[in-house]
Amino acid sequence: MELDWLATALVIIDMQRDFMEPGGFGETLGNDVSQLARAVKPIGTVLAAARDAGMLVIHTREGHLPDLSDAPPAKVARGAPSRRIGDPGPMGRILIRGEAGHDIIPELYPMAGEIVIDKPGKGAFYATGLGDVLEKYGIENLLVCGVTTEVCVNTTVREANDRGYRCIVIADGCASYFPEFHEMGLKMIKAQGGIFGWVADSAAILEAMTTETFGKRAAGASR
Ligand code: C5J
Repeated sequence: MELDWLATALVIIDMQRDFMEPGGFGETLGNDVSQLARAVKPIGTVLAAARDAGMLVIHTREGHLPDLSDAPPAKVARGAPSRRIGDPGPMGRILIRGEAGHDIIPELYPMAGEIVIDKPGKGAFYATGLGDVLEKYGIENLLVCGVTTEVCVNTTVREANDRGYRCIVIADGCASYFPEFHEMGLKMIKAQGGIFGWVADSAAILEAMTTETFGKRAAGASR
C-alpha cells in the first residue's frame, strides 16, 4: 500500500510500568508480565526512525485520576485482582496518574515535545483529545504498536478505523500476556482484506520509512 508519510503518526499504546513490570496492574490481574518484553526492542527501532524522520510521535497511558472520578465502578470492581485500581502497590497506587507505575518504561520514554495522551479507557480516542491532535497535524495514517494487542491496541485501532484513519499495526511491536490472543488480535485486524487495518513487521515498516520518509525529507518536505 502507498502511505503519505507526512500524514502518518506513530502511536505507542500504554508501554507503562503498570503493564510491563512486576507489581503493576497487569500482574495484579494474575498475568505473566514477562510476555510483554518482546515488543520493547521493535518499538524502540521504529521510534528511533520516526524521531529521525520528524514523524509525529504519540504515546498513550491508561490510568485514572487520584480521586477515581474517571474510573467506572464496573472497571474498578471487575475480576479478583490482588490489588484493585487505586490501591497502594510497590510502584505507587495502581493505574493512577502521576504514580511511578503509571509512567512509561525508561526504554521508550517520551522525548520533550512528544505528545502523551492520558486515557481512562482502553481506546485512545475515548474521553481524550487524540482526535483533535490528529486533525491539527493533518494525520490520516497511524502506525500503531504497544500493549496489549487484543485489548488497548485492538480497541484503539477499531476506534480509529471508524473515524476514517488507516491503521498499520506493527506486529512485533505489540504483545499480549496471552500469545494466542496476540496472534488472533492481529488476525482480526487484517482479516477480510483489512477490516480494521493492516499488519506489518517492524522490519518492513523501517524499510519503507527509510526509503520514503528520508527521501521526502531530503527533498525538503516537512510535517
Ligand atoms: C489492559 C491495555 N490490558 N493497555 N490494558 O488492561 O491493554
